[in-house]
Amino acid sequence: RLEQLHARLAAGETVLNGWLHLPGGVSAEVMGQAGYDTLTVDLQHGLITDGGLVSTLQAIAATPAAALVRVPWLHPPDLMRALDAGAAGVICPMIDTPEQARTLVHACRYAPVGGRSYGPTRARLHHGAAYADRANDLTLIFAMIETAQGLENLDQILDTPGLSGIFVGPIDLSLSLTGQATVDFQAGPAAAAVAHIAHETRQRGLIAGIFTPGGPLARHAQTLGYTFVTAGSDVALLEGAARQVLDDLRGP
Ligand code: 3PY
Ligand code: MG
Repeated sequence: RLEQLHARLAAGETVLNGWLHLPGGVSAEVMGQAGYDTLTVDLQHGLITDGGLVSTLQAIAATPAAALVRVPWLHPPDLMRALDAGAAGVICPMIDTPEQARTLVHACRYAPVGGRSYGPTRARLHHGAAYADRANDLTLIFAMIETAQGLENLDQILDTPGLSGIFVGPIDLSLSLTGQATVDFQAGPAAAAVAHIAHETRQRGLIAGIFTPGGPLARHAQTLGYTFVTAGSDVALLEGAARQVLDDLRGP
């Protein structure tokens, strides 16, 4: 799965990612069997705790989807633990400076290019005994651009050797640019920023990723050049479907 995912993204194919906030593993299985290419365990805003990470990754492994982890913050031990637990890649929030981007990459690549400590306990079980030999080439590392400062430093962040791509957090980006936390990046200052980030990222041959709830925003992201496209989270999908059923029966 590691090779396959890397190859698809390197070839510029669209990868549809599902976002996981619910603990317990069953919703991860539901999302994986529904057909998402990848699933991201959100340890920042999700309800899955550190102790629940491995079992959620095991649940994902029972489906065709590949697993990524959004760590809570730029904290090297969390990055290394997510990768040792078998994540194919990591998404790191709030990367605002090139120094932070370098710290991120350093934590996720083995020497001589980085400083990841050796101990791929479950990664070896899941990806095979040769995992560590291939990890530096195949591990996906996404820096989240989601603040005005990150946007301002985009060029230098993109210059970080070893970075796989950018992952846009449109909600925090809007909050930072306008004071309004909205996921809609089709209008306003966030629209120009989101288009600019895709253009610059692809210009360097890196992967452009973004969070969306699916639907028109996911399609719009693809037209802007995003190829790693989150399209829905377990909580939002459940809530949306529940509201639809009730509105249908009771009237909105
Ligand atoms: C954001 O939009 O800020 C995100 O972090 C998406 O998960
Ligand atoms: Mg965010």
